[in-house]
Amino acid sequence: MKRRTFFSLSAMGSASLLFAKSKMNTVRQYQGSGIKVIATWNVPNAVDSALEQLNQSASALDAIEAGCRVEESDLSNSSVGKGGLPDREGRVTLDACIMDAQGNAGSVVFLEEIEHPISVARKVMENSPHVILAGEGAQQFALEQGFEKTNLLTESSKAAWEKWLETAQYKPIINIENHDTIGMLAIDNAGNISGGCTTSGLAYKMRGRVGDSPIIGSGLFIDNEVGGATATGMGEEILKSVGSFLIVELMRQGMHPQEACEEAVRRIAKKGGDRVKDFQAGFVALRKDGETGGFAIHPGFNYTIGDSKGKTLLTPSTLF
Ligand code: SD4
Repeated sequence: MKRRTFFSLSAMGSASLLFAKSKMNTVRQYQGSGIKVIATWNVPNAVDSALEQLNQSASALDAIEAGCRVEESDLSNSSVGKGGLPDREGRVTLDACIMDAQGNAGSVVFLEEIEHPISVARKVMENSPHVILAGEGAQQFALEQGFEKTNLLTESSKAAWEKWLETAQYKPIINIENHDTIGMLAIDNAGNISGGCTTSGLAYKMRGRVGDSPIIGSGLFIDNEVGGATATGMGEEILKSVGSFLIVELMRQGMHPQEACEEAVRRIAKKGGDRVKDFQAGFVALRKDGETGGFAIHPGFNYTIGDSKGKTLLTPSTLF
């Protein structure tokens, strides 16, 4: 605020001045909490991998990358990386993004034949002048950065796609065929927070479809002054409310992470109108002081928390 504006405000009397001051102080200062990880869904191995990094004093960013890579390589996870269910043309296309404590961001969308989109997103952030790379260009960049092409379509996801082709009806089922996108947030020993989100998106989507997960502000948002949030569920609905950014801003204004997740879910549900019975949206949030929250529209959502004492799987209450 300019000095002159400040003096004219003081002339307005103490009540106005108090108001002006409180407006200036909306960013609260949170004390650090020690290491902490929170991730969407039941992902103990991913959280272990992130904790292992944090216990060795690695940065939150390294922990996030390591944790997300575990799910990307897990063939039993049909919503992330290798083994992810394909689009309706039988091609696996991946979306991921990452954000560090300085507010830097990198993202890849519609990436094919590369096993670790979270690591490519990090390279976009660190080694390119851009934030998002898409499709062929993202793949070309990945190859230039030393990543190798690999077939992401496993026998079982190919078989599931062929079965789907018998009816070819596109109707994502809540928490069933699209339940394992990993969004992860972490605080390191230095008290800094980073986050990542990686997915193969909705099964049998149209070719070229991109969801919320790689979109900064929707699938993930980090502000090292406040905390972070990340999403899972129906990307089309989460995108329209920029859900993760909303949660971080609500925390900035003083809401607890739990309240902030609930408010974001309520807004998405309200906008969804009648459609809400057919889609899931869930969030987790982590504040700088280690406080956490998680909430979803429908039952079935859970999330994993890890810290120096161990891991816990939490099943939050839901809107319906
Ligand atoms: C998407 N949000 O592509 C992702 C899907 C998801 O658990 O979260 N699945 O819309």
